[in-house]
Amino acid sequence: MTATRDREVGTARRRKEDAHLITGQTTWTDNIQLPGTVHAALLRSPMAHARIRVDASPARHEPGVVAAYSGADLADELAGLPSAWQVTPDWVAPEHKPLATDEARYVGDAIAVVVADTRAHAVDALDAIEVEYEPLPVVLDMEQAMADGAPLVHQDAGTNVCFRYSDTFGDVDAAFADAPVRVRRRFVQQRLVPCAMEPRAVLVAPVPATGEYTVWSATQIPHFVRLFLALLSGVPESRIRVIAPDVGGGFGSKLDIYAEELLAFVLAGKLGRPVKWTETRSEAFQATIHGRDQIQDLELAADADGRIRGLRVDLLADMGAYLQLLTPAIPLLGRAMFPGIYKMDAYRFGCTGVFTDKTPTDAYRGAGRPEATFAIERMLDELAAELSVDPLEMRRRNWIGHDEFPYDQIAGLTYDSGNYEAATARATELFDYDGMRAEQARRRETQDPVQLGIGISTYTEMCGLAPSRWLGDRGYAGGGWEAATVRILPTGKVEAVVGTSPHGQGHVTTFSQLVADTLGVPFDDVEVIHGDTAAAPAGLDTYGSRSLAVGGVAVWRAAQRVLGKAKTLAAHLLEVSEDDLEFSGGSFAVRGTPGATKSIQEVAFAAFAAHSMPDGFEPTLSADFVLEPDDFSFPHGTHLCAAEVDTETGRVTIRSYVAVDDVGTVVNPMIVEGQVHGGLAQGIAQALHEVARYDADGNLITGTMVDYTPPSAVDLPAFTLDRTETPSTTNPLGVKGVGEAGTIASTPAVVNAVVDALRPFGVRDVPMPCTPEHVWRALSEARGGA
Ligand code: MCN
Repeated sequence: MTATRDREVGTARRRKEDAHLITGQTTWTDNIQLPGTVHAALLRSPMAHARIRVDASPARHEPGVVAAYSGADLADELAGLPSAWQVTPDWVAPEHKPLATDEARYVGDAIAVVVADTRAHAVDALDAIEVEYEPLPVVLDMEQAMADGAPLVHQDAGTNVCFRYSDTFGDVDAAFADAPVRVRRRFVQQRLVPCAMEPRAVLVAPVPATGEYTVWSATQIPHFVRLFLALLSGVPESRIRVIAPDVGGGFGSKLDIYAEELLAFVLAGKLGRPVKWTETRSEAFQATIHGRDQIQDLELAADADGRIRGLRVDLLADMGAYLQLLTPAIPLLGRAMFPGIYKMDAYRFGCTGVFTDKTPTDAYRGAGRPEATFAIERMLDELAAELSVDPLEMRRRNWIGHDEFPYDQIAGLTYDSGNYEAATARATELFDYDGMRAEQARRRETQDPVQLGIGISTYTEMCGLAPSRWLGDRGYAGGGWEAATVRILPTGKVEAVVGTSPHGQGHVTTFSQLVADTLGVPFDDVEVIHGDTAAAPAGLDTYGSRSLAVGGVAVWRAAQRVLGKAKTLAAHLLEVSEDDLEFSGGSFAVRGTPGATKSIQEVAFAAFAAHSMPDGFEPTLSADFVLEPDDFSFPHGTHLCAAEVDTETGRVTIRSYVAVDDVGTVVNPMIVEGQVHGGLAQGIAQALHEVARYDADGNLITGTMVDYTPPSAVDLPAFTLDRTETPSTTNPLGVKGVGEAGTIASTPAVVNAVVDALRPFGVRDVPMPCTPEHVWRALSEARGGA
């Protein structure tokens, strides 16, 4: 039995989701079995760039094969995949067909499809497809791709440049002109592979007689999948139902409309049978989007005491071979975040998007903001080193004071609220900052082969994507609102229908908590319905840490409306004015009249029976709310990392990691902690472990879990977490997002620690991931060796 609680919000409720997840009762898309299903397998290019001639017909004679097509066979039936964010008026957006027709442009580019009675038959029959590959020159490096005479990824485009974007705030030249201190650095954000636990999968069941389709997809965005399938196929939206059943993680990689989704849809219509496709892990490495891949050139100008005057940022961002749904927008989402939590007089941002013969990039946890935060937090450390000032002190000299909020920062955003002093004070206390520095000094003095580095990251990020107008002004085709419906059923149980689509974040639990508090009903009486366009027709899905700050607020607003309706009916039933009623513990009571009460469940039944209602009252207790967010919210925090770096082997060991995050009001502390843990694991993975590497021919040579080396639990330290709570002022719940915060904050904290350990040796940077080899090379170079 669950104890009665005063307030659900703030309570560390165990997740309602977990029982079925940990007892094998999940519904992954691949588990769904429908009679008559046929299975698709894709032939993918083994060459990074080649002219292709594909004859799929021999595969049609293989055992169990129902159909086999080349890209050319389906050219008229398959539309190009969408790219929804036009970042500049003159961007280059080459056509991106689900199956390449005459040229393959990266290893993994799909060139033919086989449909068979079993998956094994489909895969076997791929061998029968005849392909002539005529190799074309390959370009993998962004700077080489921009050079004159470089091979072109898309011949017709005449260039490998997708877009050039720039923005200037304040007088940058003046800020740099006579600045006593200037620090320039180049950082490389390596290419990453998202590695969700569940690979992608899609199952499409058509009803030929009615022209209806049901689509199950391991996606973060069922509503967008429905919209784009409708737009690309011409089938009316109303005939398409998209269900995101249990989805085993996405981290941004399932925020896309993929070739296989459109293919399965078109083939299901063509064959009149359910078509299923499930990705192998190798395909997930090659054909699901990659993340990051930027070269960042930065320059800071500062006064002699380290006060920042200006910042210049120039990015090269690798698009890969094609644009996916949001590809060119991802580096630009960092545009306003490079200034971080710091005050400055001027800022210039430039970014060039470049095509290469590699897997397309797109959103990966944090999407643009981890890159920006990394850069500014590394720069603050470099500035501190230049002036021999403690890096924490350097941050204090430059950050926005707690009494300066709301703060209009240099890149045009208004930071809602924050208290960097408080979060930092708590973090330094938990970390024993002074003690760590003392130990570091001892190790330096005794020339200990294992040096101690201290890394700081005082971050903020924009989340709660996003005000629709802001998106529209920047070339995005869609909006940023979110929808919810709350209804109390005749039995008094509550359904909250939401437009967000969780894939591991625990929305069923946290949204139940919000509704339970608002309506005074038990937590277990609330059901949250999501991820099915038939049950929740309106929604813009889950990404950008928006689900609570936008979707949760919509749920709360809808519940408020239901409460308002219930109050009207309760007053009618109790024959008093609404002003005479007070509501607590799920009951309306007439002030000053003991015993004159109606529980919200009684009112719900009365609203259902509708025997006695005030004039104009609509039967049942149900309400919708579509919330347009006022603005972003800006979580922040201070992360401190102590790293031991073995100067003989290059091995890095995280000894201590403290994260104090401020995500405003917290609905569920345990879920928030889990989100931070997962985020830290991914941020640390970038700092120390992961990189997608290609050979000179464009083969992904880290194409398995063994080669890519994502960290497991044993590779990660125990984290010390705490929070400060500065409510957001942009939503009535005071909440800020947490889904990406840990990832955004942690990468620079770890790399700053590694560089800090090695500074006495003259090391100024260690390229990510800071593997023993990279550390060893950085040390050797600094010592003047090879
Ligand atoms: N929450 C809370 N109090 C707060 C903030 C959040 O209780 N002040 C709760 C929310 O109610 C929700 C969870 O924390 O249950 C995350 O909320 P939010 O920050 O709104 O983020 P979203 O739900 O929109 O999730 C998206 C975010 C992103 S962008 C990525 S990437 C990511 C992430 O979530 N991918 C994930 N976390 C993930 N977690 C899992 N398990 N799997 C992924 O793929």
